[in-house]
Amino acid sequence: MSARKPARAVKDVVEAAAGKVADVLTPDAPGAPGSAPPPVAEPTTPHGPLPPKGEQGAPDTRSPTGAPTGAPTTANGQQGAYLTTSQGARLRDTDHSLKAGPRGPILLQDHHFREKITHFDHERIPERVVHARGTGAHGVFVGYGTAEPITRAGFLARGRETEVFVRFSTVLGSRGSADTVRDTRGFATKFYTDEGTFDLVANNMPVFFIQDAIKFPDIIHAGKPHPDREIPQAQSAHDTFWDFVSLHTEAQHHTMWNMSDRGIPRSYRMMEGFGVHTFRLVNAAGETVLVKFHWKPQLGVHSLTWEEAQLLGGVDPDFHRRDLYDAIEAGAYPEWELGVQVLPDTPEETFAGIDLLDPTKIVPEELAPVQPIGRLTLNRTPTNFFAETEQVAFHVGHLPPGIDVTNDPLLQGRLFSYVDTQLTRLGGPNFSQIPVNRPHAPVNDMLRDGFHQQAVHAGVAPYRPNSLDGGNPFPAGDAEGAFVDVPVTVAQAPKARANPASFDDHFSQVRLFWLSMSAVEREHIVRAYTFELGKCYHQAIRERQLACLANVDPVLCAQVAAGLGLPAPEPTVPLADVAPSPALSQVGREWPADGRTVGIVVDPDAGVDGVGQVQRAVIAAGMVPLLIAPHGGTVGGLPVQRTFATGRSVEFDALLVAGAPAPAPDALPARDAKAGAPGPAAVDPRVLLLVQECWRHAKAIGAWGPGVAVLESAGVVGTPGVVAGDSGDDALAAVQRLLAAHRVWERFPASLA
Ligand code: HDE
Repeated sequence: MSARKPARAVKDVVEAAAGKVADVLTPDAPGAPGSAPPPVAEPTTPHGPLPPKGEQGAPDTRSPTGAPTGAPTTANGQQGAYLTTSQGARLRDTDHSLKAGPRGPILLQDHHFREKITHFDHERIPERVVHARGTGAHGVFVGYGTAEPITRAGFLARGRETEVFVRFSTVLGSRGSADTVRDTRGFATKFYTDEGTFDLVANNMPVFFIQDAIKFPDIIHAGKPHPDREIPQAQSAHDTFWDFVSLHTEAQHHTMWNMSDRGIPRSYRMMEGFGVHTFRLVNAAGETVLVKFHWKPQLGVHSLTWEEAQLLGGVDPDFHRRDLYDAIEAGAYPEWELGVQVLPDTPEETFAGIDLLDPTKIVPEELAPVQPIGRLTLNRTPTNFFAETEQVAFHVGHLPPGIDVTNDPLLQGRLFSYVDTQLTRLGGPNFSQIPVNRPHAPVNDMLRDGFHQQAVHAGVAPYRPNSLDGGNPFPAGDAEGAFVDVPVTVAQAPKARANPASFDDHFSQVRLFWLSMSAVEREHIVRAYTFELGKCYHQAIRERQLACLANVDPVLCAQVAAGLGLPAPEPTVPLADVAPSPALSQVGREWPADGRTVGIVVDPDAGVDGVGQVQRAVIAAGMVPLLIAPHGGTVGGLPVQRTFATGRSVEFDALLVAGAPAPAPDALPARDAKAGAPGPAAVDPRVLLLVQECWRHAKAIGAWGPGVAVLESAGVVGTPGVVAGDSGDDALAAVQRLLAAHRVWERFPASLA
C-alpha cells in the first residue's frame, strides 16, 4: 500500500490562505467539492483561483510535441484574480448584456455576450459511440523487470516508473447513464513511456462477443436501445440484444460473462482487466513470444448483488465514479498487478488446442499461469473531467518497441477504428496534442496543419527525403530504439471472407466458465438469464436462447427454462468435456478491505460514547466511516454524513449499529416511504430497513451497547455474519474479518451444486 496522504492538510493550508471560511464543520468524509470550505457570504476580496484538491492531478505540462515545459500543472488552468474575455481583457460585468437602455434590445456589438453564448453553444462534443460513460484517474506504473527476457519495452524494466492515465467505462450506456448496470466494463490504460505512448485498451472480461471486427456495428446496434423508442438505456435485457446473441452463437461466451457477477462489479477497484487479444512481444535479440495481458486487482474481484445494482441506479447512479475518487481521496490508492500469460510463438498460433487468434477463447490460468510484470497504482483524480476523462483518446495501435499486434481479426479491425472515431469525436486530426494525450517522448512526425493545430513547427520540409531541413527527421534503427514490426510470415492463401475452422466451437468454453463457478455464482447466473430473457417480449427469442443454453449445460438450461415457464430443449451439439478453471471464480479467498465504506448508526439521545474511537479505527484500517444519524449537522460533536432519510444500505459494505434511535420526527411514510418498513415502534423503521437490507445482501453487520437491541428487533441476531460485540472495537474487528471474504456467503444457501 502506498503512503496515505493527510486528508485535511491541504484544506487547512487553503483555508488559512483564503482567510474567512464558514465556521460550520465540513464533514471529514471524501467527496466534498472544492479545496476549501466556502464562506456563507459571497467573497468580495479578489484572489486567484483556489488550488485543486490535494488528491487531484492533471496531465504533465508538456509541449504539443512532448517536451517538458517545467511549468506547474496549474499553468494549464485559469489565471489571475479578475474575470476576463478569452483574450485576457478584464471585464466589468457578466450579469447584464449590453442593451440600448435598460428596456432596450441587446446590441450586436456586445462581444462578451456573443463570446459567452457562442462558446456555451459549442460546449458539447459527440460522446463515444461505445464506452461513453467513463471515469478516469492518474497513476504510476512500476516495472518489476520480470518481462525483460521477453520484451525490449523499456517501461517494463525493473524499477522503471511510468506515468499513466486510466479510464474505466461501461459499454452500452450514454454518457449520463448509471454506473451499476449489467454490462462489460472498459479498462483502458495510457502508459506515457519514454519510447512512445502505450495504450492497453482492455476490458474486465477476457473474451469478446465477436470474432471479426466487421461484426462490431452489429453487436453494438443490437445492444444499444431500440431505434424506434430509444429504450432501454444501458442494458442488455431487451429483444434486440438477445435476438443477436442467440443467432450469432460465437457471442455466447461473452454473454455468459455478462450474466455472471462480473457484469455488475462492486467497484472499478475490484475488477480484473484483460487485453483480450493475443499480443506478440519481441526482445532485444529479436526473439518473440505470444502473450495475453491481465490486470489483477490487489483488492480481489468482487461484485454487487443484482438488487444492489438496481437500487444504486437510483440512489447513486455515480456509484463507481464516486467510489474510485473517494478511495483515492481517502488515500486507499487502488492497485493492480500487470501480468502476462506467456505462450510460445508457433506458426499455428495455438496453445493446448486453443486458437490464440480467436478472441472468444481464454487460456485457462491453470494451463498458463499469469506472471506478474509490474504494478499500477492510481493516486490522483482528474482536475477537470472534460479535459482529461472525456478528451483522452486511446488506440490499440499505440505500441512501444517490444510489443506488437497479432492477426486476431478483431484486433486488426480495432487498429482502424480508434483514430477514425476520434477524428469526429475530438474534432480533427490533432487530438494527440490535447494535454492528456500528449506523449512524454519527443515527437518528430511529419503530420502538419489541420484543425486546432497547437504545435509551431519550424522548418520547410515536412517530407522525406529532404535536404532543405538537413534531412530531418531521420529514420531510427535498432540502436536508436526504433519500433519493431515483427517479420511474421503470412501464409500464402486465397483471399476469402471466412474464419478459420477452429473458430467454429462456440460452446465448449461457455461450459468451462459455467463449470468453474461456485454454487452461489451459478444461482446468480441463472437469475440473470431468467431476468434478462424475461424482459424480452418475443417467445421465439427466449426459445432460441434456451437452445443455446442446452448446448452449455442441462442444469442451467432447465433452471432458466423453469423461470421462463418454457420447456428445456435438448442440446444440438455434444456437451464439451472440459476441465473447470477455479481461477475464474470470485468466491472462496480473502482480500484486503481498503477503501470499503462502513456505515455507523448512532442515537443522539444515547450519546456517542466510543463512536469517535471506532471512526478512527475504521480510518486506520484504510476504510471510510460514514456516520448515520436521524438528522444532519453534528451528533455529540461528530459530523453526520448520512441521515436516515438520505442514507441507503447499498452505499455501505458493512454496518455498525451503535445505538437504537427512536423514530425521528420525519419517520413518516408520507415524507419518506422507507419509514413504512414494519417493525416495533421503539426503533426508527428506516434503521430496521437498513439492517434488513444489509442482511439480505449478505453484508457484515455488527452492534454494541444499545445497538444490539436493533439487531434483535430486526430478527437477525444469531444468524451468520451478525456480531454483537462487547465494545465498538470488538464489533469492528469482527466485521473487518468478515469483510475479507466480501460477503457472508452462508446467507446465500444455493440449490445448485
Ligand atoms: Fe473498442 N472501441 N472496439 N473494444 N474500446 C472504442 O474508441 C472497437 C473492443 C475498448 O475509455 C471506440 O475512442 C471495435 C474490444 C475500450 O476511451 C471505438 C471493436 C475491447 C474503449 C472502438 C472493439 C475494446 C473502447 C469508441 C471490435 C477490449 C473505451 C470511442 C473490433 C479489449 C476507451 C473510442 C476509452 C472504445 C472500436 C472491440 C475496449 C469505436 C471496432 C475487444 C476500453 O473506436
